[in-house]
Amino acid sequence: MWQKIISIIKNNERFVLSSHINPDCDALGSELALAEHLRSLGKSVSIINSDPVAANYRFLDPKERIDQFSEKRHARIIKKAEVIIVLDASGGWERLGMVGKALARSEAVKLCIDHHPDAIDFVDVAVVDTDASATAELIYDLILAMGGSLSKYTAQALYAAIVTDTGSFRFPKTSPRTHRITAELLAAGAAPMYIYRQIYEQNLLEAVQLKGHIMASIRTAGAGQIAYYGVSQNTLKQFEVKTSELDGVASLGQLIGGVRVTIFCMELPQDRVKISLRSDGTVTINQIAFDYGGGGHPSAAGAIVEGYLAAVMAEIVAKVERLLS
Ligand SMILES: [Mn+2]
Repeated sequence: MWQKIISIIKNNERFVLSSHINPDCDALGSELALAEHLRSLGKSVSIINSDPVAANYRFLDPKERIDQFSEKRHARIIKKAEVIIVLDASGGWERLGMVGKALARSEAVKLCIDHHPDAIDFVDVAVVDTDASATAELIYDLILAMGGSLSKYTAQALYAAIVTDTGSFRFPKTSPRTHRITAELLAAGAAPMYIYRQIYEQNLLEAVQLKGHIMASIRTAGAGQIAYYGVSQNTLKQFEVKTSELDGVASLGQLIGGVRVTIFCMELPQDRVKISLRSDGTVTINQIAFDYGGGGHPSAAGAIVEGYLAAVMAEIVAKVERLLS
């Protein structure tokens, strides 16, 4: 499956790698690992994303090789690029945000490597494998198919990508293959405890305390099958916590036995509410998100809804109750 991509890599020198907006750890780890491999072949490589690297993933990139897109800084690099490789995004250039517009206009050969199920035809050559638990599995495969080796740094980037995209090896795409790859990454020097701590255990005290406050407010409905809770702008201010530090709050309700669906509502400025829905996999909840113009997977979805916090929460709880009855 790599033949075309390998021959394009071998026959070109200047590469730009990019991924989706708000790049997650799979996006970043895949970029860093592929870039390192290309550099080992003597290629020149730039990694350009629309959004900055989230604080808890910065340890993967100590040399700060991932750039945030700026028209001024990157126009020339993009113009001179011979190959553009889009990672962990196959739904079109819009998924890439600002940099996507600049890359789409380029005359470079365009490649895509991804595992998402919503692939569209927007590049010259795409490898999309929806059985892969993470794009990083595919990058591992490509590096080995080219006879490359895994440095400790590359192994760490790929391991972090797989750990996060599989929800620590529990999501449905986690396969024997995933674990075989992970075994090789450990052998190449990836350190599970260190990586886990960097990603998940660097929260601010205030954020952990706010989580406690939110947990204390959880209510259930639908005979204990629905957990719901919200957070207001006032509470965020009181705890001095930014919304970006609320990672993981949306799934806290799933900790409760018997809960199939969790609803988390966060008040936004100007009478809007961000709703996040999670399910245990026995209920498909993304239709509710779609109804409000949002999106997501069957068991993890979200949308932004106009209205007041309490009213929106009641509305969503009623919808989920109907869904379960
Ligand atoms: Mn991914």
